[in-house]
Amino acid sequence: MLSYSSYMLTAVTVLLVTCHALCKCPGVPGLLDIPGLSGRDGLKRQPHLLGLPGSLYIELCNVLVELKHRISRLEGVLTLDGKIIEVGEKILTSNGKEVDFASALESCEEAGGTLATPTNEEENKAILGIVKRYNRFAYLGIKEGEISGQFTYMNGMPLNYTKWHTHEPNGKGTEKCVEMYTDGSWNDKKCNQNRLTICEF
Ligand code: MMA
Ligand code: CA
Repeated sequence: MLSYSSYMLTAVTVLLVTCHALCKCPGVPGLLDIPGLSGRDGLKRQPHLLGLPGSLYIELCNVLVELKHRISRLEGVLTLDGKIIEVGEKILTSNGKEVDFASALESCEEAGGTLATPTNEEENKAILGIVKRYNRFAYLGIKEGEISGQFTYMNGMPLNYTKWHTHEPNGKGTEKCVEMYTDGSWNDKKCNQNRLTICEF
């Protein structure tokens, strides 16, 4: 029969092997920090985390850690392949197609995203990277509202970042969409042109 100390050594060793996962679980800063680990029933005696028994919490947490790892590997593959660009929390991609504004927006939304919408210089540069790769102007997720000259995001909120080309916007209500030039600057433009589709997710 195993002594209590060798039982604990085995338990701790087994748990340390999975510590790469356990240590990332919120509320479980470190395996050895779990109060009660030294108790006879080990993790099963943990106070409930997220309202779950400790053992189930850890199992769920391990699944989440594995999923995150798998997703980040997929992101690495897609980035290496040049299929996506990640900027902050956004993922940008293009199908390489040049279509009018409504069709571009529709294909982004069908895929669960929306048209790429730069909200800061970093995002503008990331979108520009795709514009340059295809060497094609692209429609952005920006529209002119009812009031001429008032451009908004697709949800109607006012822009908090702009990169207008000099003398733009100049359409005075006749150019309700916005395209990105191959230098990253913006032009208000009619919505019926064929422009590169770039989506964000
Ligand atoms: C085109 C059209 C406009 C743009 C001007 C810039 C002639 O119109 O693309 O949207 O402002 O060019 O010269
Ligand atoms: Ca214009």
